[in-house]
Amino acid sequence: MSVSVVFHGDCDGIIAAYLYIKRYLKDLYPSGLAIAVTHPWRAHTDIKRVASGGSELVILDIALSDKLVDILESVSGRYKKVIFLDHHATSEQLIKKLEPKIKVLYSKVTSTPRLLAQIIGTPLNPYEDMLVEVADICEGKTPRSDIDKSVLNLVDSIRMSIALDPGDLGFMKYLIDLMMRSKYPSQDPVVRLRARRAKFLLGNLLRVLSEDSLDAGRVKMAFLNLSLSRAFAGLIGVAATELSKTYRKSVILVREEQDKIVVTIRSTRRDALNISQSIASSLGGAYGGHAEASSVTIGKEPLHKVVDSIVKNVLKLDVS
Ligand SMILES: [Mn+2]
Repeated sequence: MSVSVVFHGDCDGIIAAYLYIKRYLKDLYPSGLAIAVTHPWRAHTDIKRVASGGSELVILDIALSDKLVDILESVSGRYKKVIFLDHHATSEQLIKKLEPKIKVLYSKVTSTPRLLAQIIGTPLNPYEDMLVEVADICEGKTPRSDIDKSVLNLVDSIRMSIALDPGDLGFMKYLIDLMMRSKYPSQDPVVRLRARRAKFLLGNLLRVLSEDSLDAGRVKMAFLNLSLSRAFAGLIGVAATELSKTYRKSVILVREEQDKIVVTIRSTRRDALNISQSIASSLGGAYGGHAEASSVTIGKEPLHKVVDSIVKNVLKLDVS
């Protein structure tokens, strides 16, 4: 297979994959395409693994990191064409590091599908247009008050069904296939079952998080140990967004993973990047994302040490 499409396994990432394939690679779909799903924190490893070479490599909706820049440079020689499309604020400063061989399509718009809509020369059809709107809402845009209920159902079912297991490539392909056939995923039984399961888990996770959290003025902080963070894996970002909306605060969610600590930040007050930056500068680690949603990845440390340090050095609270 000579054309590979690698995309972020979230709501706007999968819609970007659909729209890109539909508009530029339709003749090759499905059997002539290698489709892979990834996440920003492991994109460099995944791309290294899947990039066996061919005519074209397309990367959609993945925030750039120094590691990813290095990997893209090292694999770009294996392809005739490498295309990088993204909307994350933190990618902007790294784009100039991508060698001229990599075609960069970047704009700080709400979602990657919105960027695609601007690039595609011809007008979108109503179905495509609706999915671009869905992607924008998934990425934090406030829906218009007169919005069609079916659009909100799509937001909910796509976001939740993916969150149940964001690494499940088989399901991602299933969703892309529904979109390629202009179906409503919100009406599909497989998608609905997954969304329902995810919602049940999300309810439990929100309960765990709100019972055991720390309030510091405009910030709410919560934490998950390794076993909890495994149990709720894909739902953590969604939960942080929900908490931030419910309490109208910026949310800092610290979780332990096998070999690292990940801090997820959500903010309706648009200070997620500032918080990430100060966490990364006080604790070390890489951060990425945008003003409403971002994350920091820190090396393996005891969870309580990281939490203490954020409380003291970032929130500047005196807890004695
Ligand atoms: Mn995304």
